[in-house]
Amino acid sequence: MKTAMYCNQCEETVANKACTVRGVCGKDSELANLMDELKEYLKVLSLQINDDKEDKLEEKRFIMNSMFKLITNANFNHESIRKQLLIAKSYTKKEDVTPYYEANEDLNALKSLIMGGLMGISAYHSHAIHLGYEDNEIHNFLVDVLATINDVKELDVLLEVSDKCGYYGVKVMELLDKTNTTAYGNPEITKVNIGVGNRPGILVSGHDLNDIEQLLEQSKDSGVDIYTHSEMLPAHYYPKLKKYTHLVGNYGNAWWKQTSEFETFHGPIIFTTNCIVPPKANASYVDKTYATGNCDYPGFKRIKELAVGSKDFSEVIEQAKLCQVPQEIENGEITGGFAHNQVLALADVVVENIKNGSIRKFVVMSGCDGRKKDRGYYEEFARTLKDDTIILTSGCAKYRYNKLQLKDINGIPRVLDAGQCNDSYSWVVVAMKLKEVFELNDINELPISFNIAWYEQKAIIVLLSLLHLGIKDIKVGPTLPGYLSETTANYLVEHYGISGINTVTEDIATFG
Ligand code: SF4
Ligand code: SF3
Repeated sequence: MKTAMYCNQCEETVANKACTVRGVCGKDSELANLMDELKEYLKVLSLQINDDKEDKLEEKRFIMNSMFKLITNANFNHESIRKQLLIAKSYTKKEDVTPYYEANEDLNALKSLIMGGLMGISAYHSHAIHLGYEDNEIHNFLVDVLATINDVKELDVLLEVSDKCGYYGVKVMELLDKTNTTAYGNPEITKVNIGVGNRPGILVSGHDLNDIEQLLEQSKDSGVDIYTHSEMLPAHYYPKLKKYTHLVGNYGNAWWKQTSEFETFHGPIIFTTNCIVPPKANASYVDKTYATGNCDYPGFKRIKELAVGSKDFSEVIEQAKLCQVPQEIENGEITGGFAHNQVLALADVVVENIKNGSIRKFVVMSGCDGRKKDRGYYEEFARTLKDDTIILTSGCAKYRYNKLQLKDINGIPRVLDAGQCNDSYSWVVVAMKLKEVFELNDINELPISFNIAWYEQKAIIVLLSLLHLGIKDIKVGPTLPGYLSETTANYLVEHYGISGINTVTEDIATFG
């Protein structure tokens, strides 16, 4: 049966099957179909340049940025996607393409997983490029897979490609880690204020650290304060960003609470990437909301670009000066900044606490938060874990438990936040170090378990990266991706020990 749209790329998809009338995220069928068309053009263009792609940097950047625009909650602007389609048509000299649907459910499952992984890779690569680090091998991998994926009919081949996605996932997270730490220094333990100051503010959401740096520099003498929102919280952990005294705090929680929290913020809001939630019809903040980079929403203003990578935030700063001071919705502090360099600096203390039995276990709870009720599991799980267990987190999943005030273990906080979802890379570095210190043969022998929450495609590339590194028995929730077929789900269970979540009591019993 032909449906108005067909999208099942995120965790929120209707009945864990597909959005067929309108997306739960707010994407309408017209936009979903434009996005499907763009996806197809990217494959055609990739095929066209694949044999001779070495110096096709312009096309490769176009493909990467387009893939980023397709991520859940990044771009809701029909015009923005239409513009990409026009460019794709001019590159390919094709007036139309037929969106491709894979009829075989097992092939479709793996192709969907791979496409999700490629979107995640594209997002992270795009952030690294914004700070001047580009990897042609990552570009080439993207083009190579897009060029060939429709024609692959063997599950074995797709399993190899999804493993390669994991390889490039590690590579791109490593690149972004290098990019961010070279530009802004290594994250360090930082207490972040969650209350408000007494000056008007600008709230910055999304993942792009270069955007917030440019804003901080341009607003430093303006009398306006800068606040982070959701995935921008880790900006506070970087020495070269935290030196700005008008970077005063983090306002609100994970992305899905924005429609109420943006109302009380009063000042302008800037989206540097996902996750955007469509504002309610009576929202008061739309005319003060800006988007930049690959994210967009109809009615939001754009940040002016002066040259590639250089942005002009003067309009938003001037608008902020006229706004009321933010309304306090919380107060106190949260602590973060436990990326690999900081944790390894504390390695002796951590190892000592493992050896004397004070720390018995680590649970990596990285990934995404989401608005479904069953996400309450993660808060309860964090609360219920025994006192000798440390939670290692990254991504917006942390908002379910980073304000719980769990007791320290000999001065070590029980929730260690490394940063954004891409900073899951830090936990890989830390795990490798512990494996070396304890002279183990296999990373799975460490007292580390993985309970990953996913929502969108960046969590998928994190997951594929962990699988590529050989990490076993990962729990993925709150549900497994809806596009997985029985055969592919069974394969993941048998080969990697992946499982969905159960009740908190059952899972705590499994994790020990
Ligand atoms: Fe549905 Fe998610 Fe697709 Fe939005 S991105 S249409 S919520 S599956
Ligand atoms: Fe969150 Fe969107 Fe995924 Fe970077 S902001 S993790 S959901």
